[in-house]
Amino acid sequence: MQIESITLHHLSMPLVSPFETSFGRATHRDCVMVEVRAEGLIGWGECPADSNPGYSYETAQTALHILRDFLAPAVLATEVADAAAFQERVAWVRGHAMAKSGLEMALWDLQGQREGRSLRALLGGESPSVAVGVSVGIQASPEKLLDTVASYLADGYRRVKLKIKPGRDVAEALAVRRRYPDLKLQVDANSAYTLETADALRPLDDLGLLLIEQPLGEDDLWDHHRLQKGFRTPICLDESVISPRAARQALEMGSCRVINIKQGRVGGLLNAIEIHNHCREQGIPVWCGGMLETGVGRAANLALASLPNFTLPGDISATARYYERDITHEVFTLNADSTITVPDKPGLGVTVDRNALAVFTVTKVEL
Ligand code: OSB
Ligand code: MG
Repeated sequence: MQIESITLHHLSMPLVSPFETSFGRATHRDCVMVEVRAEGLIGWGECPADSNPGYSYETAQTALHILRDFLAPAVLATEVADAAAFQERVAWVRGHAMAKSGLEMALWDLQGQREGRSLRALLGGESPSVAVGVSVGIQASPEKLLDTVASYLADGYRRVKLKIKPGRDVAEALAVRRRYPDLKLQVDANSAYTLETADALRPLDDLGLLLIEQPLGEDDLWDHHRLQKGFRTPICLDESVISPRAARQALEMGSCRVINIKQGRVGGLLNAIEIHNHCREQGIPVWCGGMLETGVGRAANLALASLPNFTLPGDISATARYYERDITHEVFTLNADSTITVPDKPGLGVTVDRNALAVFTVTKVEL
């Protein structure tokens, strides 16, 4: 594909309700939309870097810088065969996985449109719909949490993830477990504990949780190994798995028994598939994480999650769980069996609503 132009759109979108995690409370969610024009087609990608470096060192601002000054110049006015060719060309750029993933996604979208094939087909996905759950932020009290969980269950979600942090963990999980003995339940600490303070999580080991996500630091594979030795519940890594190599080493070290795959965090769909395939060979289940994506990133997550080793429900909820107004014309809804249907039109299979895009745009950079 001959790349003609690239436009970066830094967006800030209001969430339907504030989302609180161990690293902060958000009322808005930022991202950088990457629009690539080639051969009369327009491809879209979503870089999920947020306004602050709470989840990752990347922010929308660092991603704008890396995309504008290094990644876009590597492909503009040149011929790029596919996502793999792009990754080879920018392999020298250290880190900045989310920035890379945004541009890579747009190239996949272009390739799919050009070949008349859906992203699911391009990636080798199988299922036409994928099992999903909902990620519930830290609430004001355990009572409020029970109300919030009840309303998501009424919406039809059959798997619930609770965000936890020190002091807001055991009582919360226990309250939900008592009320819903059979619910598929898991927790996510977003790196808020140390090996020492994680001792407080011991009672969670008796609650029949699907997994405990990222209790310790992102650079702490070894202590996750030590923690996992003392827990029957599978530890799942999110922040720590920044590449296929990190995934392999985490499994070799016994740092986890499950991996959360986010294409943004690992630098794009190619790396996500490599991690998926390695875990499949090792008998390690994976699931698709989320970063409050717009309809563009959600479409990519659904295509990815249709690969066969995504055997646990993903953090891919319906549009209405995140946004009153999204930037795609397509709205994703929850099916009665707590699944979401994977788009089957060429490429990502979604179209961008330019009016909505303009409403949420903070900065636009045309290259
Ligand atoms: O740790 O999984 C996480 C959202 C933003 C950043 C990190 C995380 C999350 C979520 C939400 O848990 C998942 C979703 O998109 O529904
Ligand atoms: Mg997580």
